[in-house]
Amino acid sequence: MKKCMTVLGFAVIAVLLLAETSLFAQLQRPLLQRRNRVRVRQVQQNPDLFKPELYLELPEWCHNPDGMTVCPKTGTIYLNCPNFNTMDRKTGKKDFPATLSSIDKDGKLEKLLEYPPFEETGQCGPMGLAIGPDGNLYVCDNQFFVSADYKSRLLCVEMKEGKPTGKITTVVEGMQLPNAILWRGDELWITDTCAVPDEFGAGGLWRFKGEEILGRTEPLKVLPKGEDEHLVVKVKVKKIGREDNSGPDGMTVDKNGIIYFGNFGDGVMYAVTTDKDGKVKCDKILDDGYQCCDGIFYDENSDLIFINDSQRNSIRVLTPFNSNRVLLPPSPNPNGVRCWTLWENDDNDGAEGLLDQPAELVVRDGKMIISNFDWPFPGLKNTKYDAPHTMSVIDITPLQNRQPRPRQTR
Ligand SMILES: [Ca+2]
Ligand SMILES: [Ca+2]
Ligand SMILES: [Ca+2]
Repeated sequence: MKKCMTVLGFAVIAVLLLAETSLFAQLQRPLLQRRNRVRVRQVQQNPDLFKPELYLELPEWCHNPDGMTVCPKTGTIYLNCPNFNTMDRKTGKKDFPATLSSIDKDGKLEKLLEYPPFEETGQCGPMGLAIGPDGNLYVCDNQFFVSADYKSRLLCVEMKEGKPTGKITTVVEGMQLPNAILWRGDELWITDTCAVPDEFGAGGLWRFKGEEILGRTEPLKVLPKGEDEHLVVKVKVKKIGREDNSGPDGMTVDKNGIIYFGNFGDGVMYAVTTDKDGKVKCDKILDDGYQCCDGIFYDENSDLIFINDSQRNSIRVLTPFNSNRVLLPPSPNPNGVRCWTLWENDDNDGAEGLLDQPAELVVRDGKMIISNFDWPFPGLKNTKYDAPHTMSVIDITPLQNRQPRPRQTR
């Protein structure tokens, strides 16, 4: 009898523990999961919920839109157009020089400047750009497509009251394919798609201290071939699918200061963190078979990262690293992230607003604004460069968290 009571006691404790665990799990299951279920149901009921629409038809002098950044004060978008489509790869000569433009809140496009060609290569290839702590624009000038000899630069475009003054300074020299750029506090980070020579493909991340960059009048010359200490992350690229050896491309930073980047050639995503001494740790967080990552963007309102999959004419959604969120449909990943496709379309010219090799995006007022690069590489869905030259928009307000309600005072 006594033995029977003991067994019963254990059983009761086990049931209580189980119940508690289940209750705990339920409490832990965030409101977001239920909200995401609603989102999934919304998409099931309306497959066109996140269908892109035409945002802008661009003039020919802006036929190759790429990097964007949003001014947090005014909401103005700054847009770089390297205009590679009409470039002679030997001389760097282009029918249309590279431009910097602004897009105001009403969607009005204005050309702010034409970038002067770099005298050593005959062209300027502005891609990623970011507003620095000094209010100036820092621009990746990608020279790789005319010279694979570490000619690429970081430029500083001096700004005053939202417009360039006309002064452009070279701040860093000696990169290979600088692509995306961001400031995290007083640190400047840049992805370099081909920084390191390798049998197939390898690139990395540059990190500079603000004091090395801000106010600089003479360029900082970095060592080539991955030998410079500012190249703090190095990753390889897998030879798969379309056999593109391009490494780190898009990059963004979340509200916790975690930096994310992804490879153009194999689509693998990484998260970068630094400890209190500044030591860098790079974790591979996603390698799910999709094979392309161009520009990426973290939207704080939805607490989600959006990926331009140039290969598939697609936008993918990634949850932040170490997040407890559970997104549906579930695609369990040991690194605690989930990734799913927001939209994908076939090859087209972009006239209706469908994606035509999406390269970069920003989110402004609940609207995802996407630049369609439309400069095809082998293996992409986009087969040809074609007019019209377009930017697309997707309303992502269904994904964004409700703003916290102000507490009522009694
Ligand atoms: Ca890019
Ligand atoms: Ca097009
Ligand atoms: Ca096209």
